[in-house]
Amino acid sequence: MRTYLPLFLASILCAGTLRGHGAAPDNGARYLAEDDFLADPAAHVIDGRVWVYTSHDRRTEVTDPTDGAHYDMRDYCALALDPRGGTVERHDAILTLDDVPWASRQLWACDALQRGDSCYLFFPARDRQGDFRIGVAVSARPEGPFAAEPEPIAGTYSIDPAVFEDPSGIYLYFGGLQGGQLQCYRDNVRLEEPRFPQPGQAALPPRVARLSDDLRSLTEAPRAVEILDERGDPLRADDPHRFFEAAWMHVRDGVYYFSYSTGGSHLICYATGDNPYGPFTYRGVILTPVVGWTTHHSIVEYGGRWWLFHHDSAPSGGVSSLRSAKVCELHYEADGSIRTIPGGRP
Ligand code: FUB
Repeated sequence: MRTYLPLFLASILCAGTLRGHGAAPDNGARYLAEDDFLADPAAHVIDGRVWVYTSHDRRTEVTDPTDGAHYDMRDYCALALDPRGGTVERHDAILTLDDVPWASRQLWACDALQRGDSCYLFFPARDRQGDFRIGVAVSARPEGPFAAEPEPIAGTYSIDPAVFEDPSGIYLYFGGLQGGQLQCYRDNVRLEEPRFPQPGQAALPPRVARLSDDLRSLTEAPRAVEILDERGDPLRADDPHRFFEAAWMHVRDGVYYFSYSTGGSHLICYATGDNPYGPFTYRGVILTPVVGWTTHHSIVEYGGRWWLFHHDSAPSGGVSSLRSAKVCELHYEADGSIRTIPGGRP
């Protein structure tokens, strides 16, 4: 376990200027680790503290970006912190590639949930055939270490699991295009060849399925998460606001907010609905482009305020596969819409 009080103090003192080791224009955000590269932060309140689960970027011999191979991560980290300030308590290697019997490479964005006396970490990785699947690992403590189940969750595919609980159940969202392989599936069946929709056709939707009580299996076949425009039509494949990856769900005042990354247009967008399955109606942009190719986020309420955890590549000087997690406050307008946050890309 490591703590990062100097990081928080430095970033508070630097408010309004460039921050971190690189030159990120300011959006009021604070970086969470000063001497390392942590990405894809997934934040939850567990036992009264904010716990953030991150993937762990590293310099690697893999430089070919085909299918995202250069995102070549081998372990996860957990951070405990107060988003308003103070120390960051860090726990390393809470789950490593070597701990996962079915996985061959690429521990991409994870998420976690506490239930009863256990904490569950949901994570994607490529299996021995090179297909992304989603696994679950269990620990008695939020900081791990986590023990992986011997096989991935049956019926899962693609990447970016996000787990969400409400009184009706616990739901697993997932999916990601291109390197995330969502284009390789239709109706939960693997295609012979990947197939992207044509411009003008409906975009490929993310997926959601309810989890079993023990959180180790799905209770149903994954369903499409529909994201509709104001006319009730699905967002199209050539719409810069369509889903790409990084699903997240949160609820505020009975409204279900489904948010996600748009990939090549580099936005975090959101859509709202009245239940976990949707459909969701597109509402707007949460975060404009950050430095770096990927953008990935989570949203959590803590201390009576709302927080956006995200990442950028400013501290690495713009290296897309070396990202740094950060947090800033998120604000709602009176009508429940989310105020857009500048991501800081010059
Ligand atoms: O970190 C690897 C991948 O990059 C994640 O799974 C995506 O969401 C993107 O952030």
